[in-house]
Amino acid sequence: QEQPQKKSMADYKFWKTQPVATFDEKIDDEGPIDSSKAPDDIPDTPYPLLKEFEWDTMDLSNPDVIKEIFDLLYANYVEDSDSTFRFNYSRRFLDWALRAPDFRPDWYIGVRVTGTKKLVAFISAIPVRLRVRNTTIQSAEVNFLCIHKKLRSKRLAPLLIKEVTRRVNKQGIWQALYTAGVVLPKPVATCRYYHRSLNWTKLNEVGFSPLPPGMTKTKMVAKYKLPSSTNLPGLRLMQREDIDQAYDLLVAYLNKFELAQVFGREELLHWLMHDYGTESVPNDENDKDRVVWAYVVENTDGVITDLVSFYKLPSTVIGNPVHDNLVAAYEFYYASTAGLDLPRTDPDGSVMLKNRLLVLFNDALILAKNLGFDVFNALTLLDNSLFLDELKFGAGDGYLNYYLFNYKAFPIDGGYHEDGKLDAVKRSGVAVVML
Ligand code: NHW
Repeated sequence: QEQPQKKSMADYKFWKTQPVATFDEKIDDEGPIDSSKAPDDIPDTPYPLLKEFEWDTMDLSNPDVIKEIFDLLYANYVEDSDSTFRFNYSRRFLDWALRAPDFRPDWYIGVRVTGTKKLVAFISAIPVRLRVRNTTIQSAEVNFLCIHKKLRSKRLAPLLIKEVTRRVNKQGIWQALYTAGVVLPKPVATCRYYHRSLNWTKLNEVGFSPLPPGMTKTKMVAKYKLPSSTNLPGLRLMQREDIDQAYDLLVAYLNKFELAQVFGREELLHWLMHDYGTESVPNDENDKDRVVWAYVVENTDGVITDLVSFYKLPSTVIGNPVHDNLVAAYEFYYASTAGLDLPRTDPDGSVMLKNRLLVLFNDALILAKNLGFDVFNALTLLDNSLFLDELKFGAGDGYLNYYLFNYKAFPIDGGYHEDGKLDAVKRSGVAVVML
Protein backbone atom coordinates (compact mmCIF):
# COMPACT_ATOMS: atom_id res chain seq x y z
CA GLN A 1 0.00 0.00 0.00
CA GLU A 2 1.44 3.31 -1.09
CA GLN A 3 1.05 6.67 0.55
CA PRO A 4 -2.13 8.53 -0.47
CA GLN A 5 -1.46 10.47 -3.67
CA LYS A 6 -0.14 13.97 -3.41
CA LYS A 7 -2.41 16.89 -4.25
CA SER A 8 -1.31 19.92 -6.23
CA MET A 9 0.10 23.07 -4.61
CA ALA A 10 -3.12 25.00 -5.27
CA ASP A 11 -4.92 22.74 -2.77
CA TYR A 12 -2.67 23.88 0.08
CA LYS A 13 -4.15 27.29 0.88
CA PHE A 14 -1.84 27.83 3.82
CA TRP A 15 1.26 25.94 2.83
CA LYS A 16 1.44 27.56 -0.60
CA THR A 17 2.11 30.86 1.23
CA GLN A 18 5.02 29.45 3.24
CA PRO A 19 8.73 29.12 2.37
CA VAL A 20 8.66 25.38 1.68
CA ALA A 21 9.64 23.27 -1.32
CA THR A 22 6.82 22.69 -3.81
CA PHE A 23 5.93 19.39 -5.46
CA ASP A 24 6.87 20.15 -9.04
CA GLU A 25 9.81 22.48 -8.52
CA LYS A 26 13.18 21.36 -9.81
CA ILE A 27 15.83 21.87 -7.15
CA ASP A 28 19.10 23.20 -8.53
CA ASP A 29 20.94 23.88 -5.30
CA GLU A 30 20.51 23.31 -1.56
CA GLY A 31 19.96 26.19 0.82
CA PRO A 32 17.50 28.59 2.49
CA ILE A 33 14.45 29.61 0.48
CA ASP A 34 14.06 33.08 2.00
CA SER A 35 17.04 34.66 3.71
CA SER A 36 15.90 38.26 3.51
CA LYS A 37 14.74 38.75 7.11
CA ALA A 38 16.38 39.73 10.39
CA PRO A 39 14.89 39.30 13.89
CA ASP A 40 14.05 43.02 14.00
CA ASP A 41 11.78 42.61 10.96
CA ILE A 42 9.66 40.11 12.89
CA PRO A 43 6.64 41.43 14.86
CA ASP A 44 7.09 41.63 18.63
CA THR A 45 3.54 40.66 19.45
CA PRO A 46 1.61 37.44 18.78
CA TYR A 47 -0.71 37.01 15.85
CA PRO A 48 -4.27 38.06 16.74
CA LEU A 49 -6.69 35.28 17.69
CA LEU A 50 -10.49 35.33 17.66
CA LYS A 51 -11.59 37.11 20.85
CA GLU A 52 -12.85 33.94 22.55
CA PHE A 53 -9.27 32.57 22.56
CA GLU A 54 -5.96 33.71 24.01
CA TRP A 55 -2.32 32.70 23.70
CA ASP A 56 -0.50 31.29 26.68
CA THR A 57 3.16 30.40 27.12
CA MET A 58 3.14 27.05 28.89
CA ASP A 59 5.44 26.79 31.89
CA LEU A 60 6.67 23.22 31.73
CA SER A 61 8.45 23.42 35.06
CA ASN A 62 4.97 23.29 36.59
CA PRO A 63 3.64 19.69 36.78
CA ASP A 64 0.05 20.99 36.57
CA VAL A 65 0.86 22.57 33.21
CA ILE A 66 2.42 19.33 31.91
CA LYS A 67 -0.78 17.61 33.08
CA GLU A 68 -2.89 20.04 31.02
CA ILE A 69 -0.86 19.31 27.88
CA PHE A 70 -1.04 15.60 28.66
CA ASP A 71 -4.86 15.78 28.96
CA LEU A 72 -5.19 17.67 25.67
CA LEU A 73 -3.01 15.16 23.82
CA TYR A 74 -4.56 12.15 25.56
CA ALA A 75 -7.97 12.96 24.10
CA ASN A 76 -7.05 14.76 20.87
CA TYR A 77 -3.63 13.79 19.52
CA VAL A 78 -2.73 11.55 16.58
CA GLU A 79 -4.94 8.56 15.74
CA ASP A 80 -4.44 5.88 13.11
CA SER A 81 -6.48 6.04 9.92
CA ASP A 82 -9.49 4.12 11.27
CA SER A 83 -9.42 5.61 14.80
CA THR A 84 -8.56 2.38 16.61
CA PHE A 85 -5.49 3.78 18.39
CA ARG A 86 -4.45 7.17 19.72
CA PHE A 87 -0.94 8.05 20.96
CA ASN A 88 -0.76 8.29 24.73
CA TYR A 89 2.38 10.28 25.51
CA SER A 90 2.99 10.12 29.27
CA ARG A 91 3.74 13.15 31.43
CA ARG A 92 7.29 12.04 31.98
CA PHE A 93 7.66 11.53 28.25
CA LEU A 94 6.53 15.09 27.57
CA ASP A 95 8.98 16.37 30.15
CA TRP A 96 11.74 14.43 28.37
CA ALA A 97 10.74 15.41 24.84
CA LEU A 98 10.09 19.07 25.54
CA ARG A 99 12.48 20.14 28.26
CA ALA A 100 15.45 19.32 26.07
CA PRO A 101 18.83 21.00 26.51
CA ASP A 102 18.82 24.75 25.73
CA PHE A 103 15.04 24.78 25.40
CA ARG A 104 13.32 28.16 24.96
CA PRO A 105 10.49 28.66 27.49
CA ASP A 106 8.46 30.74 25.00
CA TRP A 107 8.45 27.95 22.39
CA TYR A 108 5.71 26.03 24.25
CA ILE A 109 2.60 27.67 22.97
CA GLY A 110 -0.93 27.06 24.17
CA VAL A 111 -4.30 28.44 23.12
CA ARG A 112 -6.88 28.80 25.89
CA VAL A 113 -10.55 29.66 25.90
CA THR A 114 -10.62 33.22 27.26
CA GLY A 115 -13.61 32.65 29.53
CA THR A 116 -12.72 29.28 31.10
CA LYS A 117 -8.91 29.17 30.54
CA LYS A 118 -9.33 25.64 29.21
CA LEU A 119 -6.36 24.57 27.06
CA VAL A 120 -7.63 23.78 23.55
CA ALA A 121 -4.53 23.82 21.35
CA PHE A 122 -0.79 23.41 21.61
CA ILE A 123 2.38 23.54 19.52
CA SER A 124 6.01 23.26 20.59
CA ALA A 125 9.52 23.71 19.29
CA ILE A 126 12.95 22.83 20.64
CA PRO A 127 16.30 24.05 19.31
CA VAL A 128 18.37 21.54 17.35
CA ARG A 129 21.35 21.59 15.07
CA LEU A 130 20.72 19.68 11.87
CA ARG A 131 23.10 18.47 9.28
CA VAL A 132 21.80 18.26 5.74
CA ARG A 133 24.61 16.53 3.87
CA ASN A 134 27.60 18.78 4.59
CA THR A 135 25.79 21.83 5.91
CA THR A 136 24.96 22.29 9.57
CA ILE A 137 21.86 24.38 10.20
CA GLN A 138 20.72 25.95 13.43
CA SER A 139 17.03 25.07 13.53
CA ALA A 140 13.90 24.34 15.47
CA GLU A 141 12.20 20.95 15.72
CA VAL A 142 8.44 21.41 15.81
CA ASN A 143 6.22 18.75 17.39
CA PHE A 144 3.03 18.06 19.36
CA LEU A 145 0.80 20.28 17.25
CA CYS A 146 -2.67 19.51 18.56
CA ILE A 147 -6.10 21.12 18.33
CA HIS A 148 -9.08 20.02 20.37
CA LYS A 149 -11.45 17.85 18.30
CA LYS A 150 -14.27 20.38 18.65
CA LEU A 151 -12.14 23.13 17.08
CA ARG A 152 -10.97 21.29 13.99
CA SER A 153 -11.04 22.65 10.43
CA LYS A 154 -11.29 26.27 11.59
CA ARG A 155 -7.85 27.25 10.29
CA LEU A 156 -6.38 27.43 13.76
CA ALA A 157 -3.40 25.22 12.80
CA PRO A 158 -1.95 27.82 10.39
CA LEU A 159 -2.12 30.39 13.21
CA LEU A 160 -0.26 28.12 15.62
CA ILE A 161 2.36 27.44 12.95
CA LYS A 162 2.77 31.15 12.20
CA GLU A 163 3.05 31.96 15.89
CA VAL A 164 5.73 29.34 16.52
CA THR A 165 7.55 30.59 13.41
CA ARG A 166 7.42 34.14 14.77
CA ARG A 167 8.89 33.13 18.12
CA VAL A 168 11.61 31.01 16.51
CA ASN A 169 12.48 33.78 14.01
CA LYS A 170 12.77 36.27 16.88
CA GLN A 171 15.74 34.18 18.03
CA GLY A 172 17.39 34.52 14.63
CA ILE A 173 16.52 30.96 13.61
CA TRP A 174 15.00 30.58 10.14
CA GLN A 175 14.87 26.82 9.53
CA ALA A 176 12.87 24.01 11.09
CA LEU A 177 12.47 20.25 10.89
CA TYR A 178 9.11 18.56 11.40
CA THR A 179 7.52 15.24 10.54
CA ALA A 180 3.94 14.24 9.80
CA GLY A 181 1.97 11.26 8.60
CA VAL A 182 0.14 13.56 6.17
CA VAL A 183 1.58 14.69 2.85
CA LEU A 184 2.36 18.40 2.74
CA PRO A 185 4.62 20.35 0.37
CA LYS A 186 7.13 18.77 0.16
CA PRO A 187 8.75 15.89 2.02
CA VAL A 188 12.54 15.85 1.82
CA ALA A 189 12.32 12.14 2.78
CA THR A 190 9.63 9.57 3.49
CA CYS A 191 10.16 6.57 5.72
CA ARG A 192 7.82 3.66 6.25
CA TYR A 193 6.76 2.21 9.59
CA TYR A 194 7.58 -1.42 10.39
CA HIS A 195 6.21 -3.39 13.32
CA ARG A 196 7.55 -6.47 15.10
CA SER A 197 5.05 -8.37 17.24
CA LEU A 198 6.20 -9.20 20.74
CA ASN A 199 2.79 -10.19 22.11
CA TRP A 200 0.96 -11.40 19.04
CA THR A 201 -2.16 -12.56 20.90
CA LYS A 202 -2.79 -9.11 22.33
CA LEU A 203 -2.02 -7.40 19.01
CA ASN A 204 -4.57 -9.68 17.41
CA GLU A 205 -7.18 -8.99 20.09
CA VAL A 206 -6.86 -5.21 19.74
CA GLY A 207 -7.19 -5.45 15.96
CA PHE A 208 -3.58 -4.49 15.16
CA SER A 209 -2.51 -7.84 13.73
CA PRO A 210 -5.08 -9.82 11.74
CA LEU A 211 -4.66 -13.57 11.43
CA PRO A 212 -3.17 -14.14 7.96
CA PRO A 213 -5.09 -16.56 5.71
CA GLY A 214 -3.98 -20.17 6.15
CA MET A 215 -2.35 -19.51 9.53
CA THR A 216 -3.43 -20.53 13.01
CA LYS A 217 -3.09 -18.45 16.16
CA THR A 218 -0.71 -21.03 17.61
CA LYS A 219 1.53 -20.74 14.55
CA MET A 220 1.55 -16.95 14.80
CA VAL A 221 2.55 -17.05 18.46
CA ALA A 222 5.32 -19.54 17.62
CA LYS A 223 6.53 -17.36 14.74
CA TYR A 224 7.20 -14.41 17.06
CA LYS A 225 8.57 -16.37 20.02
CA LEU A 226 11.86 -15.05 21.38
CA PRO A 227 14.45 -16.57 23.70
CA SER A 228 14.20 -15.35 27.29
CA SER A 229 17.74 -14.02 27.62
CA THR A 230 19.93 -11.88 25.39
CA ASN A 231 22.91 -13.20 23.42
CA LEU A 232 25.54 -10.49 23.16
CA PRO A 233 28.26 -10.78 25.83
CA GLY A 234 28.78 -7.41 27.51
CA LEU A 235 25.30 -6.03 26.75
CA ARG A 236 24.08 -3.93 29.67
CA LEU A 237 21.99 -0.90 30.59
CA MET A 238 23.81 2.34 29.78
CA GLN A 239 25.12 4.39 32.73
CA ARG A 240 25.68 8.13 32.71
CA GLU A 241 29.46 7.48 32.84
CA ASP A 242 29.28 5.77 29.43
CA ILE A 243 28.42 9.00 27.67
CA ASP A 244 31.90 9.85 26.35
CA GLN A 245 32.29 6.54 24.55
CA ALA A 246 28.66 6.36 23.49
CA TYR A 247 28.87 9.89 22.14
CA ASP A 248 31.99 9.25 20.05
CA LEU A 249 30.52 6.05 18.68
CA LEU A 250 27.17 7.55 17.71
CA VAL A 251 28.67 10.68 16.18
CA ALA A 252 30.98 8.55 14.03
CA TYR A 253 28.11 6.27 13.06
CA LEU A 254 25.76 9.07 12.02
CA ASN A 255 28.41 10.53 9.75
CA LYS A 256 27.40 8.59 6.66
CA PHE A 257 23.76 9.74 6.71
CA GLU A 258 22.52 12.78 4.82
CA LEU A 259 19.99 14.08 7.33
CA ALA A 260 21.20 13.88 10.91
CA GLN A 261 21.09 15.76 14.15
CA VAL A 262 24.36 17.27 15.36
CA PHE A 263 24.39 16.40 19.05
CA GLY A 264 26.31 17.95 21.86
CA ARG A 265 27.47 15.60 24.62
CA GLU A 266 25.00 16.95 27.20
CA GLU A 267 22.26 16.83 24.64
CA LEU A 268 22.91 13.19 23.84
CA LEU A 269 23.06 12.38 27.53
CA HIS A 270 19.59 13.87 27.88
CA TRP A 271 18.20 11.91 24.93
CA LEU A 272 19.65 8.57 25.99
CA MET A 273 19.37 8.85 29.77
CA HIS A 274 16.84 11.61 30.55
CA ASP A 275 17.24 12.02 34.33
CA TYR A 276 17.94 8.33 34.97
CA GLY A 277 20.98 7.80 37.10
CA THR A 278 20.84 11.22 38.73
CA GLU A 279 20.22 11.64 42.44
CA SER A 280 16.53 12.30 41.90
CA VAL A 281 15.80 9.41 39.53
CA PRO A 282 17.53 6.03 39.94
CA ASN A 283 18.64 4.26 36.76
CA ASP A 284 16.03 1.56 37.21
CA GLU A 285 15.44 -0.55 34.11
CA ASN A 286 12.07 -1.75 35.43
CA ASP A 287 10.65 1.56 36.64
CA LYS A 288 7.09 1.58 35.31
CA ASP A 289 7.26 5.30 34.45
CA ARG A 290 10.50 4.98 32.51
CA VAL A 291 10.42 6.44 28.98
CA VAL A 292 13.80 5.68 27.40
CA TRP A 293 16.10 2.68 27.61
CA ALA A 294 19.66 2.73 26.28
CA TYR A 295 21.96 -0.28 26.29
CA VAL A 296 25.61 -0.54 25.42
CA VAL A 297 27.82 -3.47 24.55
CA GLU A 298 31.12 -3.27 26.43
CA ASN A 299 33.89 -5.64 25.40
CA THR A 300 36.44 -7.21 27.76
CA ASP A 301 38.79 -4.25 27.23
CA GLY A 302 36.15 -1.85 28.50
CA VAL A 303 35.47 -0.50 25.02
CA ILE A 304 31.87 0.26 24.05
CA THR A 305 31.33 -1.32 20.66
CA ASP A 306 27.58 -0.91 20.23
CA LEU A 307 24.69 1.20 21.40
CA VAL A 308 20.98 0.52 21.07
CA SER A 309 18.02 2.40 22.51
CA PHE A 310 14.24 2.57 22.41
CA TYR A 311 11.50 4.61 23.99
CA LYS A 312 8.07 3.80 25.34
CA LEU A 313 5.02 5.27 23.65
CA PRO A 314 1.75 3.54 24.51
CA SER A 315 -1.40 4.04 22.49
CA THR A 316 -4.92 4.12 23.84
CA VAL A 317 -7.02 1.40 22.24
CA ILE A 318 -10.32 3.06 21.39
CA GLY A 319 -13.50 1.11 22.12
CA ASN A 320 -12.06 -2.38 22.69
CA PRO A 321 -13.83 -4.54 25.28
CA VAL A 322 -10.69 -6.40 26.42
CA HIS A 323 -7.73 -4.01 26.22
CA ASP A 324 -7.48 -0.28 26.76
CA ASN A 325 -3.88 0.22 25.75
CA LEU A 326 -1.11 -1.06 23.53
CA VAL A 327 2.42 -0.62 24.77
CA ALA A 328 4.88 0.03 21.98
CA ALA A 329 8.66 0.32 22.07
CA TYR A 330 9.97 2.61 19.35
CA GLU A 331 13.46 2.19 18.03
CA PHE A 332 15.62 5.17 18.95
CA TYR A 333 19.30 5.85 18.23
CA TYR A 334 21.82 3.05 17.77
CA ALA A 335 25.35 2.61 16.53
CA SER A 336 27.86 -0.15 16.01
CA THR A 337 31.60 -0.13 15.40
CA ALA A 338 30.82 -2.69 12.69
CA GLY A 339 29.19 0.12 10.72
CA LEU A 340 31.82 2.82 10.83
CA ASP A 341 33.50 4.11 7.69
CA LEU A 342 31.25 2.13 5.37
CA PRO A 343 29.60 4.00 2.54
CA ARG A 344 25.85 3.43 2.75
CA THR A 345 25.75 2.05 -0.73
CA ASP A 346 28.50 -0.54 -0.38
CA PRO A 347 26.85 -3.97 -0.79
CA ASP A 348 29.85 -6.00 0.42
CA GLY A 349 30.82 -3.76 3.28
CA SER A 350 27.33 -4.08 4.68
CA VAL A 351 27.58 -7.82 5.41
CA MET A 352 29.52 -7.40 8.63
CA LEU A 353 27.26 -4.59 9.76
CA LYS A 354 24.17 -6.57 8.88
CA ASN A 355 25.29 -9.58 10.90
CA ARG A 356 26.01 -7.37 13.87
CA LEU A 357 22.70 -5.50 13.67
CA LEU A 358 20.80 -8.78 13.44
CA VAL A 359 22.23 -9.84 16.80
CA LEU A 360 21.96 -6.39 18.38
CA PHE A 361 18.32 -5.92 17.45
CA ASN A 362 17.38 -9.48 18.25
CA ASP A 363 18.64 -8.67 21.74
CA ALA A 364 16.73 -5.38 21.74
CA LEU A 365 13.56 -7.34 20.91
CA ILE A 366 14.24 -9.72 23.80
CA LEU A 367 14.83 -6.83 26.20
CA ALA A 368 11.63 -5.10 25.08
CA LYS A 369 9.64 -8.32 25.33
CA ASN A 370 10.93 -8.92 28.88
CA LEU A 371 10.03 -5.34 29.82
CA GLY A 372 6.43 -6.07 28.86
CA PHE A 373 6.16 -4.28 25.49
CA ASP A 374 3.55 -5.58 23.05
CA VAL A 375 5.22 -4.45 19.83
CA PHE A 376 8.51 -3.00 18.63
CA ASN A 377 8.18 -0.27 16.01
CA ALA A 378 10.83 1.07 13.68
CA LEU A 379 11.03 3.18 10.55
CA THR A 380 13.05 2.40 7.44
CA LEU A 381 15.66 5.00 8.47
CA LEU A 382 19.29 4.48 9.57
CA ASP A 383 20.58 1.00 8.54
CA ASN A 384 17.27 -0.66 9.35
CA SER A 385 16.70 -2.13 5.91
CA LEU A 386 19.55 -4.53 6.71
CA PHE A 387 17.62 -6.35 9.44
CA LEU A 388 13.88 -5.54 9.45
CA ASP A 389 12.80 -8.44 7.22
CA GLU A 390 14.94 -11.08 8.88
CA LEU A 391 13.88 -10.08 12.38
CA LYS A 392 10.21 -10.46 11.33
CA PHE A 393 9.20 -6.85 11.27
CA GLY A 394 6.24 -6.38 8.94
CA ALA A 395 5.53 -3.28 6.84
CA GLY A 396 2.79 -1.11 8.33
CA ASP A 397 0.33 1.20 6.59
CA GLY A 398 1.90 4.30 8.10
CA TYR A 399 4.54 6.54 6.59
CA LEU A 400 6.48 9.34 8.17
CA ASN A 401 7.28 12.35 6.03
CA TYR A 402 10.22 14.58 6.92
CA TYR A 403 9.94 18.29 6.16
CA LEU A 404 12.36 21.19 6.21
CA PHE A 405 10.94 24.69 6.67
CA ASN A 406 12.63 27.41 4.63
CA TYR A 407 15.28 25.09 3.22
CA LYS A 408 15.38 23.35 -0.11
CA ALA A 409 17.34 20.17 -0.40
CA PHE A 410 17.70 17.35 -2.89
CA PRO A 411 15.53 14.38 -1.96
CA ILE A 412 16.90 11.98 0.66
CA ASP A 413 16.26 8.25 0.49
CA GLY A 414 13.72 7.05 3.05
CA GLY A 415 14.94 3.44 2.87
CA TYR A 416 12.11 1.58 1.15
CA HIS A 417 11.02 0.97 -2.42
CA GLU A 418 7.56 1.85 -3.73
CA ASP A 419 6.85 -1.89 -4.03
CA GLY A 420 7.43 -2.27 -0.29
CA LYS A 421 10.76 -4.08 -0.60
CA LEU A 422 13.83 -3.32 1.44
CA ASP A 423 17.34 -3.87 0.29
CA ALA A 424 20.84 -3.58 1.58
CA VAL A 425 22.12 -1.32 -1.17
CA LYS A 426 19.34 1.23 -1.31
CA ARG A 427 19.46 2.25 2.33
CA SER A 428 18.10 5.34 3.98
CA GLY A 429 19.93 8.63 4.27
CA VAL A 430 17.77 9.62 7.22
CA ALA A 431 19.22 9.47 10.71
CA VAL A 432 16.87 11.74 12.66
CA VAL A 433 14.48 9.93 14.99
CA MET A 434 11.55 12.18 15.94
CA LEU A 435 9.51 11.47 19.04
S1 NHW B 1 2.41 15.63 13.18
C1 NHW B 1 1.02 15.50 14.26
C2 NHW B 1 0.05 16.60 14.06
N1 NHW B 1 -1.04 16.45 15.04
C3 NHW B 1 -2.08 15.63 14.88
O1 NHW B 1 -2.25 14.96 13.90
C4 NHW B 1 -3.05 15.59 16.07
C5 NHW B 1 -4.47 15.39 15.67
N2 NHW B 1 -4.87 16.42 14.72
C6 NHW B 1 -5.02 17.73 15.06
O2 NHW B 1 -4.85 18.15 16.19
C7 NHW B 1 3.74 16.11 14.32
C8 NHW B 1 -5.41 18.66 13.93
O3 NHW B 1 -6.01 17.93 12.91
C9 NHW B 1 -4.20 19.46 13.35
C10 NHW B 1 -4.70 20.30 12.17
C11 NHW B 1 -3.64 20.39 14.43
C12 NHW B 1 -3.08 18.53 12.85
N3 NHW B 1 1.42 19.63 10.04
O4 NHW B 1 -6.66 24.26 11.61
P1 NHW B 1 -6.95 23.58 10.32
C13 NHW B 1 3.71 17.60 14.48
O5 NHW B 1 3.19 18.08 15.47
C14 NHW B 1 -2.52 21.88 7.60
C15 NHW B 1 1.37 20.80 9.36
O6 NHW B 1 -8.23 23.95 9.67
P2 NHW B 1 -7.16 21.10 11.79
C16 NHW B 1 4.38 18.45 13.43
C17 NHW B 1 -3.45 21.49 6.49
O7 NHW B 1 -2.73 20.97 5.39
N4 NHW B 1 0.26 21.27 8.76
O8 NHW B 1 -6.87 21.99 10.47
C18 NHW B 1 3.73 19.80 13.28
C19 NHW B 1 -4.12 22.81 6.18
O9 NHW B 1 -3.25 23.65 5.45
P3 NHW B 1 -3.44 23.77 3.85
C20 NHW B 1 -0.86 20.53 8.89
O10 NHW B 1 -7.40 19.72 11.33
C21 NHW B 1 4.43 20.59 12.19
C22 NHW B 1 -4.26 23.43 7.57
O11 NHW B 1 -3.31 22.75 8.42
C23 NHW B 1 -0.88 19.31 9.59
O12 NHW B 1 -8.16 21.74 12.64
C24 NHW B 1 3.82 21.96 12.00
C25 NHW B 1 -5.65 23.21 8.13
O13 NHW B 1 -5.73 23.86 9.36
C26 NHW B 1 0.33 18.88 10.17
N5 NHW B 1 0.41 17.72 10.86
O14 NHW B 1 -5.75 21.11 12.56
C27 NHW B 1 4.55 22.75 10.95
N6 NHW B 1 -2.13 18.82 9.54
O15 NHW B 1 -2.25 24.49 3.34
C28 NHW B 1 5.79 23.44 11.53
C29 NHW B 1 -2.86 19.69 8.82
O16 NHW B 1 -3.55 22.37 3.31
C30 NHW B 1 6.48 24.31 10.48
N7 NHW B 1 -2.11 20.71 8.41
O17 NHW B 1 -4.72 24.53 3.61
C31 NHW B 1 7.73 24.99 11.03
C32 NHW B 1 7.36 26.17 11.95
C33 NHW B 1 8.62 26.75 12.63
C34 NHW B 1 9.50 27.46 11.64
C35 NHW B 1 10.71 28.12 12.33
C36 NHW B 1 11.74 28.67 11.38
